[in-house]
This record gives sequence, structure tokens and C-alpha cells, in this order.
Amino acid sequence: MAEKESKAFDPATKSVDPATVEMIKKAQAAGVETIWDRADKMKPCPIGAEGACCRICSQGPCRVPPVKKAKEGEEQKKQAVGLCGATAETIVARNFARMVCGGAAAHNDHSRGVAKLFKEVAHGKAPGYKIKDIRKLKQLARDYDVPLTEGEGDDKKSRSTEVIAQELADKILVEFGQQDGELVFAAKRPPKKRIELWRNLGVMPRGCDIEIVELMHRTHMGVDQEYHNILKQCTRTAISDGWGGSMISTDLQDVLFGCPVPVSGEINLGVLKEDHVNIIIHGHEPVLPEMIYVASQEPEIVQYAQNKGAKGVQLAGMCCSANELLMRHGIPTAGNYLQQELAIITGAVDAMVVDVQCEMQSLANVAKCYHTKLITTDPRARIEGETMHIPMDEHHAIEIARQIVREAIDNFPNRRAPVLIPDIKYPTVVGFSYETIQYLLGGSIRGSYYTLNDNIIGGRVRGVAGVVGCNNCRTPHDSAHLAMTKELLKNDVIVLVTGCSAMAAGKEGLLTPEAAVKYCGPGLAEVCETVGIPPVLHMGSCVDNSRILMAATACVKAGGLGSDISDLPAAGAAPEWMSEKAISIGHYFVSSGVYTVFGGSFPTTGSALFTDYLFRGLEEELGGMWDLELDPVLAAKKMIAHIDKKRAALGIDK
Ligand code: CUV
Ligand code: SF4
Repeated sequence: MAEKESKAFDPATKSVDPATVEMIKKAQAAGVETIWDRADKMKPCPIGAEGACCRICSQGPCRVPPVKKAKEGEEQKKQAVGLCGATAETIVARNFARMVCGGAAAHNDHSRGVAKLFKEVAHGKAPGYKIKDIRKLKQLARDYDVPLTEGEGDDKKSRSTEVIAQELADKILVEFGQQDGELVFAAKRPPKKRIELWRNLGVMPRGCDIEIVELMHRTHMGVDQEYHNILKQCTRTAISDGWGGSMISTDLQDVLFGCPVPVSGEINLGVLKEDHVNIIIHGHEPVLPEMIYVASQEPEIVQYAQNKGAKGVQLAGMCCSANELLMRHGIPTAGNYLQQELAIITGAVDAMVVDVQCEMQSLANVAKCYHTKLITTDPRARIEGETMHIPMDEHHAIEIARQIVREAIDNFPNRRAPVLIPDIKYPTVVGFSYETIQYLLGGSIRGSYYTLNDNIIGGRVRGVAGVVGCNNCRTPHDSAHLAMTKELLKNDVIVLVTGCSAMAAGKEGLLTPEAAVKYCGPGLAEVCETVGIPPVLHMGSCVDNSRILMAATACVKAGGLGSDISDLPAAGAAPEWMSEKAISIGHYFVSSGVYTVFGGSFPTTGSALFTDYLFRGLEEELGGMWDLELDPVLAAKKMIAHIDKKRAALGIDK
């Protein structure tokens, strides 16, 4: 019998990004395995993919795959139940719930770290860090009822920044372990109507941790076995992420590192420099990267690099850490999630520094094929193999950052494999925090020509879309983000981006003002050209999806577009999602009143009933609902149809 020849896949089918395709070819030529090789060999379990497999007790795993609809005359087969009697609805809902838990836990735990750092900074115990954005600090103080002044009458005086920050830090930290009451942002920041709705439904979160713990309990074997009730707690948990942990992260990171304002940068693997020490900052928490940025600019460090034969030190970001560094310092971005192995495969990366989330374990193997040092920095996230662990400690952050940069510099002379950096990068304009958007497109006086609301009402801008989320190796890299975004632009829908979606847009040149003429319908193009902004606004990392919530709220409060987020001509999407975080984010958008469409696959299709509840039933309760659409252009059309539906309801459908 002839042996089946193992056929290598065609790299051009795996990504629409030329730099990525070039690096996959290099990997193939060198025999270095990447995620696409593994994806070719591993077929996903169809029952698990639909959420119809329960393995939460050892009597299972119990599989309850959907049954085909009976033909006429045949008796309809019933979907199986688990050994304990759990129905497909319960099983699917529990699996969905645990994804919400995983995602919300990631964001809320990230947030806790930032809040703890903030407290140390407030007490002067974290040398190198300081409070940068006083205006935002005061905003937070008002939200948390921390007085800005003390004394009465003639004795009245301002309290010092430190004292305000110290009191604020304690109040924020309390929210993580809070047992009852309401999370401050969730109870204060959304439109009034939304707050009332959540209170009436009983989904206002009490604390950041309790909702996750309760949901884990309720999805333990034999507890909550009514899918509407399970979903209710999913809603509460997701809100504790979006309007809790994620929003706390965003706000405190702005207080400590600065609120983003427009800044230019560059993106794609071409930002690496052959004659420089290249350090990739990969992960999610900007706490240590901020210090690595400082260290990399110190004259002694630059001199040290030059002594080793390099021209200097080049930092480049990857995944959400990239977004944080790009937005605040213009540090170039090397790539998004699916490019992490490929960065090392250039042969030019002297160190890759990782903290938490979205780091592939395979990095260790890929790094071994080259000279790259893989440095883990968070005690919560170690990677097996020949990695180096330099744990972050906020009391000595600058020394730790220097040590990391020196490790990279020491490694520069060790480059061995042929270095190949794709000559591909694109300029970007980023830094659209909601404050910046409000400054550019808000304005307190309605009726001024270029406020976003007036443009929406006038029809130059048809609506607003958030296109966010991951890459997924089951979808050609970046393809869905770009197809969807371009379809939206063509139809005068302004696009807000974060996460890996933002990077996909950047690599295609969509984050430049010039993109307006090239890709937008006439109305949107006119607005962007007049204001001088890109038609796709980069709002930051995944936790910064909270900025989109705030921008939506600002639109409601500016007037003329209804009284709740669910009234806005707006929609959300994650066309290449893969992480649990994406499910938590999607669900807090839905819970905030946004129609949210995912691509690729959806983890609840194992139960038609539960999926129907998410896709249709929720609209009545929350004003927002989920959807799944594999074709990104069709998905964009569905978003536009939703936007048009909202325009009609507002009476602005001209
Ligand atoms: Ni947090 S969660 S792949 S890096 S957006 Fe990118 Fe963004 Fe998804 Fe991860
Ligand atoms: Fe099966 Fe029920 Fe155990 Fe799940 S909880 S594995 S459905 S017996």
C-alpha cells in the first residue's frame, strides 16, 4: 500500500496578512511547528464544540448531541439527557456559564493587580510609578464618594493627591471581596434606565469575585438546573467584568500611566530591527511593561546594548500589552495573537517577555529552535521548559525591568538562525480613549455640526459598531475582522476596535485618516476628513472594551438617540473570537443592550432552546442579544440591519 504523502498546508490559506504568510513559509522551511500544523492534525470534537458534553462529575462525561429533526411521518427523537437527568439546556448553559466565569475571572484578577499597585503608589511604596492623570483620579474619587476637599468655610482646603488616592484605593479594593450592595461603576455610570433595568432583573453585581464564585457553585453537579436562572447569574457575572473589573483596570491604568490621546505608531513584524536588540512585550498587564519602557530608554542601558554590538534597544508589543504600549507611548506593535510564534521565527527576537493571558505554551518550543529567551514574569503564569522566570514585584519594578532588558541585550550576540524580518509594517493613529472621542466628536453643545450624535441623527454616520476580539486559527488570520470592518465602513458605520481586531485593522492601514476616502461611504468619509480622524478608532486592549461602554453611554447622555444603550443605532462583533474572555465581554455587551454577533462557532449550539434564548429571547429582557454568523460580510449586514431597526425606532431613518 502506498503511503499517504503528508501534504504541508499552503500558508496563503491561513492568513490575509502578507507578513504572517511569509513567516509561516519560513517556519515550514525550517521545520518549526506552528499552531497551524497542530490545527491540521487536531479536529475539534463536534459535541464539545456545541457545548453538549458535560464533564462536571465523574459519572460522565455525558454527551447529549442535538438530534435531527424528524421527517414527516417519523417520530421525533428526543435529545439525550445526562446520567443525572441534566438536559441539554442545563448542560449547555452550565458550560457557557463557566466560560463567562473564566473570562470574568481573568479581567477581574488583572484588575485586582492594578488596584493593589495603585494602593502601593498612593502610599509611596512603588518607586518609579506615579499618579499621572489627576483629572481622572478626581473623576474616580467623585464616583467613589471620596471627598476632594476637607474642612468647612474659610478652613476648606483641597486634599492632597496622595490622601485622595489612598482612600480611593481602599474603597476600590473592597469591591473585589464585597458581599452585598452594588459595584460602584455599574450602579453609577450606565444610563439611568439601564441601572433600573438591572436592579429590577436582580442582576446588579454585588462584588467582583462573589458573582464568579456563585456561578461556579451554581454550575456544580446538581445545583442550578433551570437555564434561564443560570443565564441570569451569567449576566450578573459579566456585568461585574465590563462595568467592574475591566472598567477598574482601564481607569486605574489611565490614572497611573496616562489617559491615551492620539499618537502615531507602526504595526506588523516589520517593526523589528535587525541591528537592534529586539524585545517583544507579550501579554496583558501594562504594569511591568511601563517600567521596561522606561528602562529601555536609560542611557546606561542603551550604552550596554551598543557595547554588545547593537545599535539600540527596540521594544515591540504583542497582543493586548501591545495595545497598551502603543496607545500610551507609540511603541510599535509586532502583531496580534496568531503572530506570537512567528515573531520568534524571524530569528531577530532576543527576548520575549510574557505575563498573563493568550500566551501559547508552544512559545517555549519555538524559542528553543532559535536563540530567543522566553521570560515569564508573573508568578501566576509559568511555562514549562527552558524558560526564564523573573517575577514582577512592584516594589522593585525598575530594577526588575532593567534586569530583563539586560538579559535581552546579553542574548543579542547569540543570534544564530538566519534572520528574516518581513519588510512589512503600516503607520497607525491610535489613542482614542472615550475622553478623546468625546473631545473630538462630542462637545456639550448639541447642534454643532460635527458632534457624533448630530451626524448620526443627520444620517452622515449610519451607526456605530464595535469590532473586537481575538484571532482564531480556525479562521484565516485577520480575514473576518477586515471583511466585516470594510463592509461596515462602506455603509457609513464608524468602527470602534480593541484587542487583536484593532491590530488587524492597523496592519491593513485602516487606522489612518487616509483610510476614510479609500474605504468609507460618502457620509462617514466627510465626517472623518473634517475631524481628521481614521474611520476605525483604536480604543485599546480587551479591558478597554469598557471604554466602548463609556462611549455608548456618552452617546445616550448627549441626547437625541434615546434613553438607553439599547436605543442606540449600534452593534458589536467578535468575528474571530477564541478566548473565554471574549464570551464574558460578549455577554456584558448583550447585558448592556447591544446586539452582538460572533463568528467561527458558538459554544451553545448543542441546545436549540438555550441558543434561541440567547439569540432571540434576551432581546425582550435586556434589549441586547447574541448572534452567530460565519460569513463576516453577512454578519456586517446583520449589524447594519440592526442599526437600521434602531434608527427607525428613533425616527431618524432618512
Ligand atoms: Ni486581550 S483575548 S487573543 S490578546 S483579543 Fe487577542 Fe487581547 Fe483575544 Fe487575547
Ligand atoms: Fe453527567 Fe450529570 Fe455528571 Fe454532568 S453532572 S457528567 S450530566 S451525571
